[in-house]
Amino acid sequence: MAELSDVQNQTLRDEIEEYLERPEEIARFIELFARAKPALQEIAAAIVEGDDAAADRLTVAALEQGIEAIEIMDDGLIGGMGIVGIKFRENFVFVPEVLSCARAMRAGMAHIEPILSAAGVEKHGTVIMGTVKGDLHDIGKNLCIMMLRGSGFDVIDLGVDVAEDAFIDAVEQSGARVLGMSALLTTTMPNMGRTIEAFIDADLRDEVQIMVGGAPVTQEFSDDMGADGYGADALSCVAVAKELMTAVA
Ligand code: B12
Repeated sequence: MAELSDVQNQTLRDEIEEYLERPEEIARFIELFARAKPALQEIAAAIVEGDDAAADRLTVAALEQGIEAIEIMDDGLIGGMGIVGIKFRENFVFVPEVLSCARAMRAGMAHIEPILSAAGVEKHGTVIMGTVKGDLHDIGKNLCIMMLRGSGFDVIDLGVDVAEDAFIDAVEQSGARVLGMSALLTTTMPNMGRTIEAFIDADLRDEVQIMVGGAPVTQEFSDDMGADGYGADALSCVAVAKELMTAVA
């Protein structure tokens, strides 16, 4: 098991020491950053500091060093955002700081996205994605979209705060057979179930396979509300989308 001293980056060591309290989270981040390449630790530190210029510059530099785009995304950009998420939860930082960190993450992602998209080979079909009504969180959804596009899916992005009707209209207009909903708030999670109900009421439930995700969403919740698939992260989102695509083929 890695120790805090195995994390080379001073900023990340300080962040872990100062802000992380739960033993399992401390262990998870020490493990992640101790094995992450130093260049990616620097990117994670730039995200935590909300430094978009550094995130931009360091992401370009890491790509130039030949580090894989997906590794930069997972260990650097998402890794850094993970720390920010915990600090927000524990009230160490507030909305403005989180927005700066999200901006820094987007600055890095701007270089990663085209590479992941270009890497896609075989086409798998169209997926509609949106964050449910009342919910403005889109970082995770956008990551999923990036990974889906990178894996050969065409994606229709409905954005955030998407009402039941808008999901239904998108399915009717595009003919897409797979739909993904994201929710980050416990108060908006029920809107996933309401959207599924709306598809039943519109007699369209059999036309579309529905997957759900977002930090508070679980497999159990997904089963309870009658979704067809659940994914815990962007990689599983791709796996679930492929599975659901096969189901409608
Ligand atoms: C960034 C953030 C914000 C930003 C959002 C910026 C943006 N453009 O998205 C801002 C500052 C605007 C914000 C606002 C609010 N937020 Co906020 N936010 C967060 C934070 C820190 C990180 C979320 C995030 O981006 N995570 C990183 C991404 C990569 O992870 P992810 O979203 O989980 O996505 C991954 C998986 O879940 C999965 N996934 C996601 N979607 C989907 C979909 C499918 C189909 C599949 C298969 C998979 C999948 O794959 C993704 C990639 O791996 C979280 C804390 C946290 N740890 O989650 C709080 C958090 C979600 N927010 C919270 C709250 C309370 C709020 C506010 C109500 C705060 C306020 N008082 O105003 C508002 C609500 C605004 C609204 N109406 O939506 C709470 C929710 C608590 C709860 N129990 O509901 C959290 C948990 C923080 C906390 N502990 O208090 N927030």
